[in-house]
Amino acid sequence: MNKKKHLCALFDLDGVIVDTAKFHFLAWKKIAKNIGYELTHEDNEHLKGVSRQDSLNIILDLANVTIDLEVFNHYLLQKNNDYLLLIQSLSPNDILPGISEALTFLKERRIKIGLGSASRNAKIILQKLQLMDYFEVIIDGNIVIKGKPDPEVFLKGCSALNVPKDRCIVFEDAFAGILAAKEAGMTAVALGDKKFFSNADFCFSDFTQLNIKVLSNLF
Ligand code: B16
Ligand code: MG
Repeated sequence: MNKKKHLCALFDLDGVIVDTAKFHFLAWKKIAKNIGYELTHEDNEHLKGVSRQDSLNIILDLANVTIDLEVFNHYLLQKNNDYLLLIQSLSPNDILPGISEALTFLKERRIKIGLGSASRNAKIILQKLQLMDYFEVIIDGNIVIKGKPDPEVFLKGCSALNVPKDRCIVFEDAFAGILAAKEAGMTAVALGDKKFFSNADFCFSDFTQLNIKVLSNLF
């Protein structure tokens, strides 16, 4: 791990800033049902941090079903329409514990803040959470070509913020996201259960553990 202090923080969105995984799950469950598959919570773990298209491919593999391109695109659209309805009532009350305090701390220290998310709905969600003003750059699913675990999303983030990659820290809740951060040559902080993140530099159960003392050691 880099001993120098970090100059920028790249945040994943779903699972770090807000828990939208439950809404992705409900929307995918409906699509899976259409193709005759009962999507489980365990299956859903494999969809975290994965792009919309890759998620559908994973579900089709699980269901052992092949569909043509037209139907594939129809399901993508239907899933997103259902998802957008489910997230309609998101508000600042849905910001996960500890996030607002951490963003305020970083802003006060003039640490650059960026978003690195696979979601194509990232801007809509940040707007609903009223967090847009904190983010200098937003790298989302509309910008990246290769999804996590490819490091593209985070490399684009640090380059847009004009910070060397070894001075960037990434906050992630998905295994694929931690792989992407390490591949990018950045410090990777996992949010979740330690047993799933042996490849991360640090792991915390959630942002409430990243108090001012911990943040001051990192930035
Ligand atoms: P969308 P993240 C990811 O966001 C989600 O974890 C993943 O479940 C979802 O499929 C992906 O975004 C694409 O989302 O359908 O909104 O474009 O965790 O990288 O912030
Ligand atoms: Mg995530």
